[in-house]
Amino acid sequence: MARFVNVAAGQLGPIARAETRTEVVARLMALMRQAKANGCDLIVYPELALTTFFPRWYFEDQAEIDGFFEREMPGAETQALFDLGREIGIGFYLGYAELTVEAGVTRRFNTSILVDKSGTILSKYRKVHLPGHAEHEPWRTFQHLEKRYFEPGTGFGVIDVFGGTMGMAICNDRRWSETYRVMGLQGVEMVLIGYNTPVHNPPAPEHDDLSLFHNHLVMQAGAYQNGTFVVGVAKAGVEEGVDHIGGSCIIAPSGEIMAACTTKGDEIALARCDLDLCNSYKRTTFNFDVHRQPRAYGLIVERRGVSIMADGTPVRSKR
Ligand code: ING
Repeated sequence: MARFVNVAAGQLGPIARAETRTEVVARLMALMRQAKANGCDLIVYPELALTTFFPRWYFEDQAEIDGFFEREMPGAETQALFDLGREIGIGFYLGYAELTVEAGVTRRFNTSILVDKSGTILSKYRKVHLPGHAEHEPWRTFQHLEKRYFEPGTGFGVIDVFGGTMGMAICNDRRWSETYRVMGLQGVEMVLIGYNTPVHNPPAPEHDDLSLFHNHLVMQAGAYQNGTFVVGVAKAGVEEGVDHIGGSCIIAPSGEIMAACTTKGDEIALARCDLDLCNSYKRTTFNFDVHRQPRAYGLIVERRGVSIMADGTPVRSKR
């Protein structure tokens, strides 16, 4: 018996700093209508899909930074997206900058939500792996200040919706195998991932030509090694002078790319995903219960990293 989820990768082209939430939401709604017209149950939008990727700049003024954050979701400008989803019957994953006051403390996260066909937020995820740096580094052609502007999230969950077990991650999370395995150990069948990835990585320019390859490599590996679909969706193109990769795609549990965007603008890619195909891997090659050896994996949780001393000897941190 097949369990189909028809999914759209809702790729966005650049969002200008001056673009209003209302203008961006109109773009999201246009993609949503296209996805529904093509029979989709779900559309996946990028990371930080409501604004330009502001961590590329160093700001002193917290009020200026907070202008990029949402204090409520849905809010005045985003309600229309929720209303459209409910009206036409399609769910969505949306990435945005979340500002929340908890016990009198203001907290800021790089967040995604999963909204069902009734416009209800079923799950919220806060980005665990924040890349980049926390202080202004003027040597860089552009900054990557996620460690300054956001707090890290604490875990990867799954939610049963759209007839299967869905999970969420955000951008840099997709580069870490732990992201997929933690959800794989919860039976995930489709991992939804929005991203904003500059072509150029200032600390490692030698990687630039490989940025699209690395993008697909990590998501295809994550899919295959955990018997899950993966949907990766870009904010693409030259945004405020910084070129971002496209490469939005929908990947099967086999690791094969089923569908992909071919532009760097607003574009949907579509796939008819039979979630039962996950079992071909979860019940054989990646039957975790039968094959995994957790007693051999202790270092993965006990140790953060391996630092090398000046004389070249590794120091094994205990943190
Ligand atoms: N962006 C990038 C990403 O992980 C990056 C940061 C780029 C890290 C290239 C390493 C190499 O795709 C976000 N937003 O995480």
